[in-house]
Amino acid sequence: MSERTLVLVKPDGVSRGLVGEVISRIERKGLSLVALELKHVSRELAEQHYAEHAERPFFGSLVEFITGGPVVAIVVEGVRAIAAFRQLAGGTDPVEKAVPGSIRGDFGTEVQYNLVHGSDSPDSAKREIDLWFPNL
Ligand code: RTP
Ligand code: MG
Repeated sequence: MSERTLVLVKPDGVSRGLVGEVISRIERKGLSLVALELKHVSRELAEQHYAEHAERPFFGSLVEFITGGPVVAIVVEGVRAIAAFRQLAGGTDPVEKAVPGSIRGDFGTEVQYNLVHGSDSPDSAKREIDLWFPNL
């Protein structure tokens, strides 16, 4: 069954020139791009996007990081797109969890600077797509 997910290439991924690499992996997996935008992220948007982490000790630095440079936001569509992109991304910690062959496993070293975001459930995907692409 086809579904949609929100992917972000985070500021570290954009500044390292990995946008094309991420898009290429999405396309080669067989998923489609529905919407794509280079965005400068406001503090409000960052805080809403990561609201579930508001009480975590890293929340402040996470918001600083996400607002620190442009991100590329992408709505991705396809069969099992939510889980499929999470698999492409790899685990949150690029060294301890993400395996080689995943985006984080191939290109990341630090847990905060882990290059990409992908929605983690159908409810998160709907909430995040509405937040980032209110006109879609
Ligand atoms: P994301 O939401 O960005 O797709 O990442 P995720 O599901 O794999 O990980 P999550 O637990 O939702 O954490 C969100 C983001 O917060 C940063 N983080 N920093 N300093 C730390 O210990 C720490 N832990 C998480 C990462 O950028 C992570 O992707
Ligand atoms: Mg998450």
